[in-house]
Amino acid sequence: MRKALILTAAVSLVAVQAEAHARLLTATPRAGSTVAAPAALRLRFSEAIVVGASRVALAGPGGAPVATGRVALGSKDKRLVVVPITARLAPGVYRVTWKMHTPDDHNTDGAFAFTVKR
Ligand SMILES: [Cu+2]
Repeated sequence: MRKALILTAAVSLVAVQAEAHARLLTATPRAGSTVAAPAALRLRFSEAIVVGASRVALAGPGGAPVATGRVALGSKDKRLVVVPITARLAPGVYRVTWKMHTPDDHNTDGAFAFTVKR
């Protein structure tokens, strides 16, 4: 009986860890904010990210794709994803679409928008 209880507890723990998908905690620019043209996007997640298997796309006013630099991790923080923006962004609404891969082999995705002011 006791052995069965311990086994159940161990199985539950594994299940909880496997469900720890990456959630976007904060972003710069913030979702819904109006900012001066940013030089980079910084996205902080709840889990470590496998950056080579993750994607961030930026679309400008009217939905046109905006070229960005390579998606990278923060220097000491595997939960921080940094995307350099090489072009100077014109005023307008921009949409960030992200798809992150975590070491547990799960993907999560999401999107948010920010506005570059005049
Ligand atoms: Cu997961």
